[in-house]
Amino acid sequence: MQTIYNEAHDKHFPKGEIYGGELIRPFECPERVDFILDRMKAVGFPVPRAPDAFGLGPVLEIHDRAYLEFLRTCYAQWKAEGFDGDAIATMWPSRSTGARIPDYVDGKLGYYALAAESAIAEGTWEAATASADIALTAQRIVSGGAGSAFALCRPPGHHATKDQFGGYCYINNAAIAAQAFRRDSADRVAILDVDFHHGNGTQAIFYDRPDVLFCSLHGEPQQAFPYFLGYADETGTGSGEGFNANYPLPPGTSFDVWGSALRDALGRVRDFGADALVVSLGVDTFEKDPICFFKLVSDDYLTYGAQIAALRLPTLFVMEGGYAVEEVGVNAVGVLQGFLDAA
Ligand code: Q9C
Ligand code: ZN
Repeated sequence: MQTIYNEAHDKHFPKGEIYGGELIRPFECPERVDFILDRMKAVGFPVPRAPDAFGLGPVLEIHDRAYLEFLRTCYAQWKAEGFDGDAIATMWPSRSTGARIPDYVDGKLGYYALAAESAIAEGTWEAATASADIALTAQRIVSGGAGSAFALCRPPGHHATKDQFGGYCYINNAAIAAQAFRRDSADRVAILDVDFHHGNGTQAIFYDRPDVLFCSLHGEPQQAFPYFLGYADETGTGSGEGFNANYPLPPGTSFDVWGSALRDALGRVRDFGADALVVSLGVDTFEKDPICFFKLVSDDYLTYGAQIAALRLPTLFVMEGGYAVEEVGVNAVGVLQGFLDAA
């Protein structure tokens, strides 16, 4: 399986994440990628290839132009105002306010942020656009007949909506790739989101569309980020009704329960008649993940990789979360190995 990757992700490393009332070193850190690369090397995967540059065209099929312009220019504006740190939102439009877009950068940040833990740092735009190029390059390889590919994206993408960043995500790589499959000839595309967190951004982007099925297994929103979306009764709207499936699962969920939810989701993908599959691959479902509450063990990743392969679909894996850094490689590559062994 070909992996697409380059070093541009290193440019994105905010100095801090707001967590528990403190500014700590972000869980979503550059070494995550190193552990994945090391593991791929150790088990004999092909040497990763650098992405091609697609420009903003395919990104604009998913994201608002004004939002992208904000992401591109925010850090420079923030510095121009004399702020010393990275750009972090501290104020939002809320149920009791309006939601007009402010001119001042601090206000704009609040408008375009969906959470405060994710800063915009000096290299965020460069890394986020490179991450989208990685997804698009891998998508083109799958679309060209390769059967599967791995987009080693960082920063991740599934929390990003058409015009909001947060949850470590800025540009929705999986959504952009799914849309590229549609453009390339797939009539129906399924997105299977196995990250611990609900893929609120991806869900919102395709919520009214019958041509892209979104299925997500995640920590139940009463207990887990992103809190305000991911309930089982969110099933799509308009002509998209019936094409969104959420599997919220409680604290302590291990593979027996998680695996039966997966079987159900895979059944939906099959019934849908997908021509291509995008897997939002987060491995923060792991028992030792520091910010999540599922209890998967490393062997489970091999097992479910094989279950995904049984769909026999052209499959693009897009890296999302996973914060038990030393085991992120074993677990993420485990899914790919399980998939390949069964393919
Ligand atoms: N107390 C991804 O996995 N912080 N994003 C949660 C929990 C945000 C995760 C705080 C987690 C975002 C791509
Ligand atoms: Zn996650």
